[in-house]
Amino acid sequence: WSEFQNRMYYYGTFPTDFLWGVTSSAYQIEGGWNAGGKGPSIWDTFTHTPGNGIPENGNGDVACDSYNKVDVDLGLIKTLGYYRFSISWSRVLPDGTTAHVNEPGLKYYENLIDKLLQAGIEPQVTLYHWDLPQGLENMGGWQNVIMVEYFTQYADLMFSRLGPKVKRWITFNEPYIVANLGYGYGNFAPGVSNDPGVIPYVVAHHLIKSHAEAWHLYNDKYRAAQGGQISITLNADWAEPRNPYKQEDIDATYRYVEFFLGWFAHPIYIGDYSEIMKTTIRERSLAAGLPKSRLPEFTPEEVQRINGTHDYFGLNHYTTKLIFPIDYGLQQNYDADRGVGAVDDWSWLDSGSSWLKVTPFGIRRLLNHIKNTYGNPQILITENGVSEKGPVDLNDVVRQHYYNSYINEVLKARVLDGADVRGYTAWSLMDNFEWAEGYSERFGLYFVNRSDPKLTRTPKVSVQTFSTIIRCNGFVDPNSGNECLKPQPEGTQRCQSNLLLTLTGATSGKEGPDLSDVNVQILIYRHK
Ligand code: PNW
Repeated sequence: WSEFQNRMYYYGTFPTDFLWGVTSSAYQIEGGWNAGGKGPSIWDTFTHTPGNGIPENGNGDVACDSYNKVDVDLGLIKTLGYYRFSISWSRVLPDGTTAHVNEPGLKYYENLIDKLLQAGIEPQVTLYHWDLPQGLENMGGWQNVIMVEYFTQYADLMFSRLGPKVKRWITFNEPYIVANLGYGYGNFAPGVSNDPGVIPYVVAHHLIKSHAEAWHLYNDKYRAAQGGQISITLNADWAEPRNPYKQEDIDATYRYVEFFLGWFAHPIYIGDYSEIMKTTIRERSLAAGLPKSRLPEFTPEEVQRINGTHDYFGLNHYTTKLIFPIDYGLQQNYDADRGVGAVDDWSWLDSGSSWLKVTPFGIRRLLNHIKNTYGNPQILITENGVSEKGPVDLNDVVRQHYYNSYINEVLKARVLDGADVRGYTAWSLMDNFEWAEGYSERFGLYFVNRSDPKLTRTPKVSVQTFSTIIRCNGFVDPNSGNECLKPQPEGTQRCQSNLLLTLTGATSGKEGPDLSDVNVQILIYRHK
């Protein structure tokens, strides 16, 4: 690095128990879409339906073939911290219900978890990353309140079978995307777009209730014995007023953030939908001659039951927008209710995705917003990353810059601002099926060669960038000559903190001196 580049960063480290990890999701990497007794999911149906506009008719039939490549993938994860992955609901419950448990499907996940643990990699499991069993969609999917029961039964099975080995659970990945893109715009499965003023709100309502029931189930039935953590992962862009001197733009920015992150965070971290959502949607509904608000209501009991169903704040974040107001007249849909337009600044660097501009300052502001709005919760960043499109270049300078600059802003939020960030997860382990964009946008730290039948994985240079940040546990001055800046010999990895937890447990028993406030810090490296 040049001296100029060195001075671009804030130097400092995260707390020693900070969690680092890398992530994927089932439909995007597994393949094996009908293997070993798996039932179809809404993404199988969606991608197999002609005319859905996915580049090159891409689908997840084979994806990265991770269903057959557990051992290969393990090798990739070793220097990248813990592993967040999701379970394909219809692989374990082919029609979505517990009427039939598909043991080979469960075996796949048991084997994956066992191998991760043997390799010293902590598993972090998402129960729902968008691939609803088609059998449940046939009953109306998330539009039908009965999903709350089916989801809870599925969660119960996962906690009982995998819970002894999994200490970190995520109920839903990005309910916003499910509600809006799946059941509003319809560009994601199941492709519902016939009533965008009503259905997304109903779907979100049921997702929130399902999350809360799964959290309570874990809390009441499993927490004491299994001692894990469970929460939800919400996604949000950061937003700034297009003109910071204009009150209209500031108000619009507030609506943007409250309708995005607040839609889900307010009921779970504060209680009930926010006033601005309730008032705006009610007034716009009545103005259009409807008898009542299109936003469903929680009963006071439901408000209570949902509020507080979190063990940390799971956050997916990618980019920032500049916001101004738009009056949609009497149109009845989410966008019209929110009433904003969004633009990018011309100076923001591009990525391979039109919606994603490189805006590192936004993550620090968003973390501060969460700290100040939702009671300073523990925050686990469960996704952050950037895409490329077009010609392949393993020297992925955009991603190297993205991780360095975004994680550096996370460090500032933690150290300088006191946001209680506990961990950071990079999206994504490898290039994979990027939903409606097929394989055209690549978020991976590893390049997956799709023209090679073996789907070979090759590290991009950003693997070094990210593993160096992990080894240094932050950013150390390049002139310091610190060991962590040097690449480690092949086959070396920093162990995860589960070992530390065990040590703490062993010293806090009934006999002997009370060592519970003794803080031991051990850095252990393991060799193959
Ligand atoms: C997240 N958008 O989704 C998901 O959790 C991942 O599965 C996905 O691959 C990743 O981000 C990258 O896109 C998003 O259009 C999908 O604004 C689309 C959008 C945002 C997030």
